[in-house]
Amino acid sequence: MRIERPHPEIGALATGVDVRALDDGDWQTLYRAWLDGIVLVVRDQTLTKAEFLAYSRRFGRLKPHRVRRTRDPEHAELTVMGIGTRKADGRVDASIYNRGGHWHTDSPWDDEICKGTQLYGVAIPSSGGDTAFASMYAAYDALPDDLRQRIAGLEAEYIYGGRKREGHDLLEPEDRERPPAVHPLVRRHEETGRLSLYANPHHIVRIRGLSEAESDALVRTLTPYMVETPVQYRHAWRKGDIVIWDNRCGLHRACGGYPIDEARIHWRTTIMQDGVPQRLAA
Ligand SMILES: O=C(O)CCC(=O)C(=O)O
Ligand SMILES: [Fe+2]
Repeated sequence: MRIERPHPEIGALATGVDVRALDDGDWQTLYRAWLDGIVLVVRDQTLTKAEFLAYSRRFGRLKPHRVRRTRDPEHAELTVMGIGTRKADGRVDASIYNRGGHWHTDSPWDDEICKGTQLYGVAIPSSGGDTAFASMYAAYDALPDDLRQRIAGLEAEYIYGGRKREGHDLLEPEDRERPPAVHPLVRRHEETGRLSLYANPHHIVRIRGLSEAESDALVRTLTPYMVETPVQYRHAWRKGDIVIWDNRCGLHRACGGYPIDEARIHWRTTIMQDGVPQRLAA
């Protein structure tokens, strides 16, 4: 197995390994590369759904995604992304074609912490369709002291699609009116112990204790630190890639721009944070 780091602070690319037959040493190396790189790519895999689920479970407990209609009918924990980019009348279905097209973390609208998300590239278009990732450790580190002091201890509320409820048509009616989930704006990573900015411009409703206008202004102030950080990795997909990202310390965005009539299909798993936080030794 070889691991390359395209940037010292984000991204790790593993080759020469079959995730169906990992020994303990390679597993530890991959897991550590994921924590260090925020995003881990494993190239050249050939997996069944059951094998992808088994590999995903090594990272933690899987949770079926709140969007029910894109769950695999036989495996609720597996979401199939990218089916149905055109509606029956031939028009583009933006909620499928552009799914994940805003900078965001996954599942901040869930009370539970979403540790990671893993995608497996099943069908990849001939151009476009990249996924971009940004380090929220770097975003936090770049904040001026006064801004850091201002956000210390603040918490924000999140619902699916934020105040505009974007993408709500993907949800079943009974899932549309759930109460917001609350998470701190600055979070300490359960495993690395590092602080990161967690403000999620897409799904945020408001910062608690501030008026709507003050909250919006603070999110506007924080957003450039998150989305303009130079600590980014942009993944150009190949069929057979597995990409896992850490939602505790990174944002991501589907870049779109691929030919609408070419398939872009991924299998997806959502991995949750469980148990007593366990710090890795430095
Ligand atoms: O399709 C992509 O590139 C990313 C989609 C996304 O945001 C997700 O699966 O959480
Ligand atoms: Fe996402």
